[in-house]
Amino acid sequence: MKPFAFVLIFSVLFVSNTCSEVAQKKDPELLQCFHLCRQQQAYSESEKSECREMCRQYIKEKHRRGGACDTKVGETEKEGDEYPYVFEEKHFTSVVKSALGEIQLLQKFNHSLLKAIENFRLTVLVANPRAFFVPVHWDADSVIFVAHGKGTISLVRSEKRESLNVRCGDILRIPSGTTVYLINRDNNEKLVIIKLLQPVFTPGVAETFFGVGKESFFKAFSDELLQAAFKTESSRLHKMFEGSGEPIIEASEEQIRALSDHEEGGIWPFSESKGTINLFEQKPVKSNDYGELREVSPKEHRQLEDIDIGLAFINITKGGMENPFFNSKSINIGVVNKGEGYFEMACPHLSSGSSSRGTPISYRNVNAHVKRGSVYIVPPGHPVITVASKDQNLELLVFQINARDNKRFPLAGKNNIWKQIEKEAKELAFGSPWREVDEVVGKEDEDWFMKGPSQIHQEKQGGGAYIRMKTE
Ligand SMILES: [Cu+2]
Repeated sequence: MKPFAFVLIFSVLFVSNTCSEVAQKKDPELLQCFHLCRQQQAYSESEKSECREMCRQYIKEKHRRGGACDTKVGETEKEGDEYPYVFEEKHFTSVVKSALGEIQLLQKFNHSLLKAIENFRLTVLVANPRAFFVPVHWDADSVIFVAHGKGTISLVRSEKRESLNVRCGDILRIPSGTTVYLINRDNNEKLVIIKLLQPVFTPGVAETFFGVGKESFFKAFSDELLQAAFKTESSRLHKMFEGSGEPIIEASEEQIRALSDHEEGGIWPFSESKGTINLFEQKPVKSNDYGELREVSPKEHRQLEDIDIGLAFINITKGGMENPFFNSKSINIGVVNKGEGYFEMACPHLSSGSSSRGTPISYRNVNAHVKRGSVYIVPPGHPVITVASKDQNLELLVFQINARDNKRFPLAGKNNIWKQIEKEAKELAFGSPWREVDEVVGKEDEDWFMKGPSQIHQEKQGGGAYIRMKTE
């Protein structure tokens, strides 16, 4: 694909952008875009087809964003800097909300670059003290992480119920179809749960089924069948299943005491292995003055085995950074739990050059400032650096999809991959004496976490300590 011609096609589209509600396929812009692709005489047949595919993606994206058609050219381009890997508060919608709590749903991962995770959804549940969330089930498998506070979660199947007292750091796998209810058992602290869902029916769509409530699914049935099923008058049934009509209800202290009368941590539901997994109790995989990394992998924890999701918790000390690295095969979804910072990532997909398009390869710098609630995706193979702000630690929860055989490959720091390369290969590849290469790749001796630019800057101002790092 000739990038310039393509930019031209799209600049025409942006200018003529009109706000249309018609279905994507009938969108006049799609036809116009196809027409422009056809007209490109310099394009080969395969480039024309690639051009049409990009038209489809563009229209899909436009429809997904809804109001995007009002965007001016400049604004769209600016947003493209972080898109499609970064999500902020504005990308969440409230699916349940009351004075007692809220469930926020992140928009779909439906960009063409996120195909591998398009069947995942992310939600954040916030329960105020003593809030009780009524029983529901989902058509999705899920993994939850208790990010803050203390709760009791009950998981119901027809043959048994498991109730677990969970606390900050606990991880729980909830199989699809399990009826779940929960309570914030604390009197003061909020309970915050981050949940990754993998729908089992419609890709990327996780439906919540309320048995009890204003919109109970029983309302969809005919009275005749309901009466036959429960041997009870339908008016009584409707009243009962409507319950209080609210999805979140405040519980009394006695109710909380009774509901949370379980062992701390509890046991894993529906599995033979006993004992809970608390991410914060795992021995750090990496730890030094600049940060700490803990993880729970599907290799060691059978509950996560079939869903093949790992979780990591990264706490980067203020002013520190994680070394540049890439994942061999996992797709990481990072959720900022606390603090602030930023990341930079090299992405061939968003640049004008790419080996798969037959153009000279180049990499786009994808970067964003992230803070509590930000979500960002790091695809496999993509080198990334995450940095904590100079005033606050950056705490990140990372869901690792395809985690089982994943390896992290550090590109700098103590165990970086360059150190494994033979002298001769170094000289050939770098075109300089191997000692010079070794001097550079061996300078930073910290493993995984290291001083970030703000710390180095501070030291520099305080007397040139930058130069002192390891060469002395
Ligand atoms: Cu990319």
